[in-house]
Amino acid sequence: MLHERLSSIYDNVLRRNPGEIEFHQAVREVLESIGPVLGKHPEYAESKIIERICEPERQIIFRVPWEDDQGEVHINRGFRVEFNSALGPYKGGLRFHPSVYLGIVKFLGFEQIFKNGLTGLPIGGGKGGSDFDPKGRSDREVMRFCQSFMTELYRHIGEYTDVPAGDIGVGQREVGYLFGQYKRITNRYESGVITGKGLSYGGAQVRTEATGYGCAFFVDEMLKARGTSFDGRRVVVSGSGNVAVYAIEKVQQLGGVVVACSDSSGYVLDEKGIDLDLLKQVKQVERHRLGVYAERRGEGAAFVSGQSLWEVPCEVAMPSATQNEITGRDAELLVRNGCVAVGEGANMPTTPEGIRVFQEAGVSFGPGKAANAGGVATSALEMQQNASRDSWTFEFSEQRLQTIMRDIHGRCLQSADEYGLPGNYVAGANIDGFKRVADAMLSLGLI
Ligand code: NDP
Ligand code: 2IT
Repeated sequence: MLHERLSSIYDNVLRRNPGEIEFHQAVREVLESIGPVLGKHPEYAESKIIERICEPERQIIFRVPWEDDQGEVHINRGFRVEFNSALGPYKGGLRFHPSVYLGIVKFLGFEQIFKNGLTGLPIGGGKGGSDFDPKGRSDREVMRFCQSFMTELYRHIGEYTDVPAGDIGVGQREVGYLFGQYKRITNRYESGVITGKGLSYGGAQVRTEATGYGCAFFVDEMLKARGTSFDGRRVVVSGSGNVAVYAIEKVQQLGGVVVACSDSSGYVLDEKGIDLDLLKQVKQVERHRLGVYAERRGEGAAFVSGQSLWEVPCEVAMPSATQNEITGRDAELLVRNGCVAVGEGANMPTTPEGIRVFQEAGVSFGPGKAANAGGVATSALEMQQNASRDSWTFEFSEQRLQTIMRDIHGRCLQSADEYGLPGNYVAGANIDGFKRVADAMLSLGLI
């Protein structure tokens, strides 16, 4: 239920952003959490902080022409939404996926504002991407696309302005091509302009692993708060991309048994536990579909398509593929099968109905803004290393990440407690992230 004033703000968001359903969903979830904050802090409403936060500071949409290996010309659309720079330069990834349109970029950029606030690090919120589909494209085609994309984007970004990174469809390969083109156009080795770089050209240890590892650390904290741990628990992770693979790796190190993961073609059930070396070989090195994993793994592993991954019984679920992948029905099934904790590796993977089901059943539910913040937090550490021309060891960087995730977990619980909603990580994350941004905006005047 929305507070009366918030309800009129929400109606305005619907009217001003027609058809952008994912953006509407992300705004509504935050507005549902911050009602109690407005009671304690009338200055936020007086200064129209919420109305200002819901309107991006700047939205850039551009044409991206490129040529495939056969010489055919393609036209894609590029986006960068610079949402909020109260806490620092706009910071957030780039997504290359055919489903990308303005509403997806705005939902992700909006989430990013609060997530980045919650990390306690000096980064604002932004997001970008394109409807380009990298699947089945050669390295050279991906390079030509990235070069064309950066040929427009470069004029809008910079280490003090806006710092992109990866997201779906954008990994180290793409970041390399993007940084290469930025460097070439500007004639500046400005390492801090993009994060997720390779280690040979200014990248940071643990950035590749950070989102998945961070999510596992966050779930570990939630399990500890319930008086238990990962040890021996059955875990299901959706996706098999960057976030999923490293979530699986850390869960295994913490003693959990990951019995299933997925991609857009289906899921693999592997009762002995996912063979991570094989998964990395199939998905990261060879860029195959997940069915190939099951074929090579042999006995005991099965590939299933056309059914929901969430039918696999587990005690911990870590949705790490895409938005709205756990419906209310999926959540009911998970609860019935004994799931006690959910950590969102992806952004907004659980529908509002799904969240309600989990919370009513007493499942520890860690929303993406908190649980997957390790990725962007480690990006901020990469920026820090670039600014001081330093590079830290893997062990030190991982330790920093673990401390950051522990702090975020603690802050969520503390804010939830403060507003009378003990154990509600969704409210805690939204309230803490919102207050940090709102306070900075108040101090900065009418921006
Ligand atoms: P990747 O591109 O590396 O992997 C994405 C995975 O999700 C793939 O297995 C992909 O399957 C699957 N997937 C993507 N879209 C769909 C879809 N529409 N339906 C079913 N499966 C899908 O991306 P990441 O691992 O980087 O990102 C995963 C999620 O984590 C996203 O929500 C992203 O926003 C979020 N995130 C990422 C961070 C990062 O640092 N990379 C940081 C914080 C959040 P297939 O290959 O078949 O398409
Ligand atoms: O959703 C996210 O937080 C990311 N894709 C990572 C953003 C970043 O700037 O590292």
